[in-house]
Amino acid sequence: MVSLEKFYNGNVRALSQLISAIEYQQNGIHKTLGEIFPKAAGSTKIGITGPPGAGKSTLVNSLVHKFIDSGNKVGILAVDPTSPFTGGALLGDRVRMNEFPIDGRVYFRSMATRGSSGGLSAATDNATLALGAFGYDIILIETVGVGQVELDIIDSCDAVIVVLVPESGDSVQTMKAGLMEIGDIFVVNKCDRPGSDRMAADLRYAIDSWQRLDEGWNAPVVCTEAINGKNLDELFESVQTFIKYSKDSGRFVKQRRSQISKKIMSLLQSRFRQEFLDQIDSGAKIETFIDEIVSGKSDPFAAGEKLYRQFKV
Ligand SMILES: Nc1nc2c(ncn2[C@@H]2O[C@H](COP(=O)(O)OP(=O)(O)OP(=O)(O)O)[C@@H](O)[C@H]2O)c(=O)[nH]1
Ligand SMILES: [Mg+2]
Repeated sequence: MVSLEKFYNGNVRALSQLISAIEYQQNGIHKTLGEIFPKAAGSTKIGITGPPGAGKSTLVNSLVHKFIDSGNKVGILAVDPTSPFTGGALLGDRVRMNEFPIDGRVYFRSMATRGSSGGLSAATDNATLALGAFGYDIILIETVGVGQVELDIIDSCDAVIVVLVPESGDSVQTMKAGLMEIGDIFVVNKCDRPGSDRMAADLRYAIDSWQRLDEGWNAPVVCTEAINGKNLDELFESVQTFIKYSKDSGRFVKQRRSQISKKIMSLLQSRFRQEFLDQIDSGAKIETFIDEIVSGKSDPFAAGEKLYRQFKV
């Protein structure tokens, strides 16, 4: 059980320990999270997503400086479900931390599924609670790609920045609704490279076709050169404008309500799933059913029905 006393006293090690306890799904962690939950409500969660190497980390680092310069404390979570090194990549974490002031205004952590498979999006969301309750008012979450885990993570953010590069020209076609619908702000990074104007125009067209116009927010496309610092002020302003719009229009609260609803459902689902698996004696029994199905004596529909009835009694 994680002690909250040190955590509330601003002890950064206690924060790191709490996030580890979240990753390992330590016993009693839900009770602890329940206690800190109300204190996390004031923080804003900003997701930054896009293909590998698009410049997300470089952009995040610049945004961090802009946020702390305007008086915020910033927590960063880096999530890469495809990398076995995430979380264990302590060297990478340290290298990155070197770019930030060491006075506690910035906290960086990479997230990994330790202990159990799956649950990375839930762990990341719970880590945002830890950061928020600790006092970080801006939480930046960097995720790679657009798989289901990333979409779940992005879904629990208050604002989403989608980062693309001129080379991902084709992907404007392929990503279609997936990325188009989740982005509140779009960035074409590496604008020092050829094709960026075309990319931005294609993107503008795609956004206008995909996004619901009745929403009252027309997602901007910002062309940046993250390594040269070009147009980063514009990006920062777009983020602030969006957050203000979202809060003023009631969208922020609406999204928070929907996030809470999804959170409760996902907690319930995992509880039921576990209870079900425990009760049907999981693996072994399912194997027996599969044997019967493969040998033509049963079918998946009958097996599902039988297992369900067994659970209900
Ligand atoms: N030419 C150019 N290179 C850039 C720009 N921004 C970032 N880069 C470079 O692109 C590479 C990848 O940048 P990162 O910030 O690590 O990209 P990322 O999206 O975080 O990458 P992953 O986390 O590995 O998916 C680095 O070598 C950066 O220096 C830019 O505006 N122009
Ligand atoms: Mg990165």
